[in-house]
Amino acid sequence: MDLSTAIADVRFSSCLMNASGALCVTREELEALGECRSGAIVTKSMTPAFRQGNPEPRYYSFPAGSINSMGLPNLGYPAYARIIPELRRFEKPIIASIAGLSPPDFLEAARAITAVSPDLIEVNLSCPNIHGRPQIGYDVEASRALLLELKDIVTVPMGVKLPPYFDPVHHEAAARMLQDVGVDFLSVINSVGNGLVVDPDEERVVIRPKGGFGGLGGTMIKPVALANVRAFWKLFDGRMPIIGTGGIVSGTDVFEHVLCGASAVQIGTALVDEGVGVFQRLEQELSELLQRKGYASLSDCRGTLREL
Ligand code: RRO
Repeated sequence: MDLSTAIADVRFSSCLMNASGALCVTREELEALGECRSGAIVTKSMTPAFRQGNPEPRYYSFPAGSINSMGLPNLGYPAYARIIPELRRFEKPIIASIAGLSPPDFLEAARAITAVSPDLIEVNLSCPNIHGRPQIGYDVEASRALLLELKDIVTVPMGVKLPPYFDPVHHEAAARMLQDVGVDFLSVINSVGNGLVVDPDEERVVIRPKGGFGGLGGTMIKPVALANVRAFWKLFDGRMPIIGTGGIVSGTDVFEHVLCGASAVQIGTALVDEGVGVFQRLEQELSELLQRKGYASLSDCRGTLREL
């Protein structure tokens, strides 16, 4: 089955890849993503300097999904600028995720990483876990100002990783801004920020940072992710490449993202739970599903979700 796709004219042999943050911080993790069956290597969001991240425990997985407050642990962009050229030997697209605690951080990372030419740059506007730093993606004008500055620096296709929006007014405002800026793709959604998971036996929270508040991922967020993929697919009339992320644990989940309009998908919680073998399993499940339904490729069903 042909599971290949393209985002902003970059070809991917498979539409499945890791979500930024999931098993992609260290050189070893990035190489493992190179060796496995994923269609791309996506880096952890990088900041100017190495960050240890938040105190542990900071990740908790349970049947409905996961909660995390990692706090942007990463090697710092100088390390990724050295590693990215070495990852080219895996002959799959490399997506560099950039972040920062302030706009100048993003610009600095963008300058250094553009110089090593990843295939795409994903600007993370939606980390929910840094105390005192709101998610930029919830401030349309701050996002516009940052993205316009980044557009002057970045010379490879540039997309944004968005937080989930919960009201059509917010989808519309974000879409107008992204259209004005001229971003090349969307990655939706980041974790659902500032959820709280309670352990009733212990009568306490399950992760340490921020009093237990953290970003939700996995099965429980799939409907929110699908709604965001669909909303942006419609607002851009199917002309903006969308990478769908959120709640994918089976080939059927991938198919649902594609029906809503996703050109590719990213796997977070299921990758952390299962390891890089998840890509082969999802590939097989998706291929069997498409075959059973008589589709020859992803483009045959992208965005074709029927309404009543
Ligand atoms: O590192 C994190 O805590 C983190 C980031 Br940068 C992000 O974008 N999304 C998330 O769920 N966790």
